[in-house]
Amino acid sequence: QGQEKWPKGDEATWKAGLRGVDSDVPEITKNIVHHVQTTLARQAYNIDDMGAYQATALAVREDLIVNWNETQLTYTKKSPKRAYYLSLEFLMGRTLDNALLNLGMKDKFSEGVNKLGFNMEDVLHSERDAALGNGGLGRLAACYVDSSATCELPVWGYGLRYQYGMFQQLIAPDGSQLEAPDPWLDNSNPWEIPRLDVTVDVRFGGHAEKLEGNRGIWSGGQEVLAIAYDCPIPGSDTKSTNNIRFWSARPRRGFDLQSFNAGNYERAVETSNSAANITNVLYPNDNHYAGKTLRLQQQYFWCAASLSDIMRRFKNTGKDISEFPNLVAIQLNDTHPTLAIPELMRILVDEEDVEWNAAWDIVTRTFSYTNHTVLPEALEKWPVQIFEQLLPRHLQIIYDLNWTFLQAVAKKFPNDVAKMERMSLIEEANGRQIRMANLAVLGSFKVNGVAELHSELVRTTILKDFVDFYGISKFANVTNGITPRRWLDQCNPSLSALITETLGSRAWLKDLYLLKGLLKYEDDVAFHKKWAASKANNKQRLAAYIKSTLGVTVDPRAMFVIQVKRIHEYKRQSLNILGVIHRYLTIKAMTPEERAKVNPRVVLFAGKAAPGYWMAKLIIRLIVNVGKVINSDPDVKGVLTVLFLPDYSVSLAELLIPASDISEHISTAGTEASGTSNMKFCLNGGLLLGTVDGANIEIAEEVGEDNVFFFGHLTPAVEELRYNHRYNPIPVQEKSPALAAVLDNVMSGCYGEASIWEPFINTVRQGDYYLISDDFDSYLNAQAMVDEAYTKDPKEWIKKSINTTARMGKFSSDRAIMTYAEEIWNIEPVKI
Ligand code: GL4
Repeated sequence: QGQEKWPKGDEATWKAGLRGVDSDVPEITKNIVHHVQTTLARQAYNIDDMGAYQATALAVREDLIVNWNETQLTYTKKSPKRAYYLSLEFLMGRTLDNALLNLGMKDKFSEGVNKLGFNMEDVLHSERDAALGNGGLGRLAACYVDSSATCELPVWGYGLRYQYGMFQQLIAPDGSQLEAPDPWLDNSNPWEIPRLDVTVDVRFGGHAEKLEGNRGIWSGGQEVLAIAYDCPIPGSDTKSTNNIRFWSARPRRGFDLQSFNAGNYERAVETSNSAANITNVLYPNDNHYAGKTLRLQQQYFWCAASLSDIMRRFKNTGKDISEFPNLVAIQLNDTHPTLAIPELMRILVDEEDVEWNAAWDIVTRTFSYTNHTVLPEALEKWPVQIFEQLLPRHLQIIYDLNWTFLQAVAKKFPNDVAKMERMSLIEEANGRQIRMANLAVLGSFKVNGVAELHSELVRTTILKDFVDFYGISKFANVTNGITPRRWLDQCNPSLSALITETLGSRAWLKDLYLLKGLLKYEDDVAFHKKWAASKANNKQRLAAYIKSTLGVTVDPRAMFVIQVKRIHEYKRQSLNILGVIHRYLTIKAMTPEERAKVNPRVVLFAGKAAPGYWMAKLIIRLIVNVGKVINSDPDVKGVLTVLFLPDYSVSLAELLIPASDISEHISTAGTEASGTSNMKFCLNGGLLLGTVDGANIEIAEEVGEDNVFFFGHLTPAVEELRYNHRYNPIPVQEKSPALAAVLDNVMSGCYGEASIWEPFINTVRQGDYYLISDDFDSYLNAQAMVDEAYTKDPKEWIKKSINTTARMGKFSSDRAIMTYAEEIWNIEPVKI
């Protein structure tokens, strides 16, 4: 290697940027150099990509803060009704690229960065993901804050500033998932503004006394300090810049004075540790409730800090407390923030002296609740015992609410004891537990699901009793959406440029229905060529990543089939890998001439399993081991490649999604509430292979059923099929000989000892709760249709791809957030 040249880039530009030097170097470059010199205290002579990233981020941050200030000042002056999005998860990913694009400054900054000797791509890739979320629910929150700012809506997010985000996934040599911590704040985070002066005291434990009129006094226990960290969220092509306020826990005092005086230094330090622990780590479960005490502490800490902050801001308007719901809407992102309901009651009744019924009226005109899953294992229920210890006053409030509520239920449905039991806020069976979903419904004026089918299931299954009680109008649907800024413009520059060139402007990024304009070119040969070139380019980009990370060569001319999402039995990565094995066995049984006619496929998996989810981890291990066998078998070389890409993240998604020909969304019907990556793949011109579930259904409605590949049983059939598996089981051999052969193949030991896979194979052979055996043949059939469509008529395939992208307008998160604004929150855009 030759000697590195210092400084990188143009020496004169560096010098002209230094403090005290008068020059006509562009402001941007000067600003970057300024941060290198003063904030980072480094020099042109020792700055690497990471340093260049930090200096660039600090320069961009200044623009964000100027807009942030102007936005917040405008809100304060105009005091419009505001909405607050309470979410325990914000899966942000990287910020720099997104901020540059939203500010419309990417070209200028790229130029400046180049002048200084760096490549913008490398600089952007130096940023570490902010992974404060598990999957779809957390990423949805991130898309929604982007859209709120873009639509100029006065919306703030509230979350927790976890020291450790989503764990890093490693794959061991035997194929098992290993987890490493994600200390994402180690390198300092240029996107946060510490507000060391914005703090809230949050109490835990102690005792609660009841006074007359349902009032109470809560005292004693331990106080923990919540400190605010603000994260500016720029809108696209607007000054409007919103905020997510993340709370961080600190001990109330550096140490517990009493223990200190008693000479017990260790206990004193312990107290401070336990306080700071609250915001230590994101719980890595998706669609699963774990019931850990620390998690309940997180939830209360966050709700109490956020409500206190919201109340303070409301009081600054000088309005009477009865006006609260006219100025404040609070959206509960799943049941995680349900404690905000009894907490607002406590503030109003105990601290603001509002009469109980008047307080309840305020509360129930403030909150609305989004349900994100109907899976029973995800429903939050907190043991009364734990609750009583941490939140004695809130338990009293919940009991008082429940008392009144059950009387009303009894009045409406006399003698229906079973109904009362189901609707009660307290579950009496298996130790007494508080049902957070029931409490969320009780305290909200609107409850919504996240796709049409899901909202219908919410109304007819888990919340049916509540629909009977309140009437249907309290229960709504808001189909999820995704931000086209990150999920097309940012992640797929070649397609974005082609669309802009074709439509003549970038307006489609803020009005996604404009994509319909592409339909004019659905048969245009020249356009087809450019469309295909963009896809090929994205596949090459992904192939290069695979080569550099896994050392595996994949042929970008093969069809890329992608399934990336959390690993969960209901999402059925198992069905996919069993289908892959079937394909492998089929190809192996062919003559070389027959093999030459097979449509070559690269099948890609990625996703994390919750560390405690043993079966999901076993499925990862199976995928990895099947991949090893297939990828080293000369019989299928160039025809079938199977890879598990470790450590799925927002940034990896940005690389994978634009490169798909087909993506799989194959949950058992009725289990996937919506799905949002299905929308991302389709927006990027990848076709969808899926079940009739979640938002797949609405995607098919928009893009046309002949442009998606549907298979499998429908939701109404599921219950009976499950019943039959239990009580009238049919052997797999009879139901699907193809599947039986695959299961036998797995148990033959060719992917590792049979005993390793047996527990998984048994879930399919017996019980088969997720209906693998019922849907297997139909799945293979759909795969055959995919092969036929892809190989038979490439022009037709491109036309399908164009049609898919062109008809995805509905799935912009701008549409979704405007629906929340207009139909639920009753807020309006504010021009900055
Ligand atoms: C989820 C759903 O599983 C997913 O289908 C949906 O798209 C997402 C956002 O609404 O919410 N619910 C939970 S829990 N985790 C999710 O990702």
